[in-house]
Amino acid sequence: MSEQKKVIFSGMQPSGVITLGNYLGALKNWTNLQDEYNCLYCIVDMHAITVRQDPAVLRKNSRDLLMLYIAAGLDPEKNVIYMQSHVSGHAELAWILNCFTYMGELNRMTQFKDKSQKHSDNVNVGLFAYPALMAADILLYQTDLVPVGVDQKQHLELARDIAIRFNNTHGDTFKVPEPYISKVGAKIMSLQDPTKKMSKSDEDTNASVSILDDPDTIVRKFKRAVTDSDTVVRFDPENKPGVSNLMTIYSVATGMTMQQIETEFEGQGYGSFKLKVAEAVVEELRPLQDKFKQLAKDKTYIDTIIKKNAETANYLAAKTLRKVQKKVGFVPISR
Ligand code: ATP
Ligand code: LTN
Repeated sequence: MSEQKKVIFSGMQPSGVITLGNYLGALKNWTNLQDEYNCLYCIVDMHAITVRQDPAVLRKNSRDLLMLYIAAGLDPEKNVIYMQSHVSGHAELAWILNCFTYMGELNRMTQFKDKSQKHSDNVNVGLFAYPALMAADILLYQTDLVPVGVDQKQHLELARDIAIRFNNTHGDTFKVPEPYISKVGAKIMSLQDPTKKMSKSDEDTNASVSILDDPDTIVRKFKRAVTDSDTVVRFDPENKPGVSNLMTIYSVATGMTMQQIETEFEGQGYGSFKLKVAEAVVEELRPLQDKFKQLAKDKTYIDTIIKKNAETANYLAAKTLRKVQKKVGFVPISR
């Protein structure tokens, strides 16, 4: 890794096959950053178990997610792509940061409120402390920038507060990270309820497009997408959330501006518009899906990537972890 380049860190939970929202809001942007920055992209399996997971499914989802990172265009030679649980430094730093995080702060997190409502039978301590682990992920690598969707902004602000608090107590230790949120596509909404974000754990399969959905399924889901009783393709998130969401998807997939999209569909009904959006998504995902299928055949190659990148990440993580342990007063092992 080059010393001069800034550091980027981000992660996704292997809690299911990722959606078009995850892809357009985060993963697609990551691929544009790999030359300019030193990038680490994690599969946050430790975060995923804050909600009950079937072990065999989690194992499959984690490997699939790593392959999807590569299939989307992340070069495993240029980026450190790895499993969170392979670097024990994440858990070790998270414990220390737990001691610099207040209950009141965690209580205010909207993701915790949402998930504890959704999983009311399993409101565990891990779910509550989730943001301190996320702060550890980021701070462990002296990260400059964190590319995420809008929903993660609150967690990132907390990570910054924790870093500043630690630095104020123990002297300069952590780089204070900045969010990196794209202007278009940072919050893709559900196709069935455009006031809710598209989520991979939505029970309604029509609400989200999985990035591995086949073309027919994609077309069917877009045809069924909830719009409004109007017929005009106009960008107005407040009054026309469904249509505006489809426009956002089309814009990120084609690179067109909202103005250009409005002109293209002037005088046409929603039917042809929805079909065009679906086709653009199918084309956007086609190369990724092809590459994924290819990678899935080469288990040995994937195993090598997993091993090699885990070693790199462990090496990088150890530097900050030792520094932090020293600052808080843990006795070092003499060599
Ligand atoms: P879950 O439903 O299991 O909680 P999720 O779909 O919200 O998961 P995460 O793994 O938590 O996905 O998020 C991975 C990345 O995708 C994060 O950067 C997050 O901000 C981004 N992201 C998630 N949902 C969307 C969305 N609807 N639009 C844009 N970005 C999103
Ligand atoms: N909390 C994130 C996933 C995540 C993450 C991170 C993102 C865990 N650690 C560090 C960016 C940086 C989520 O739920 N999307």
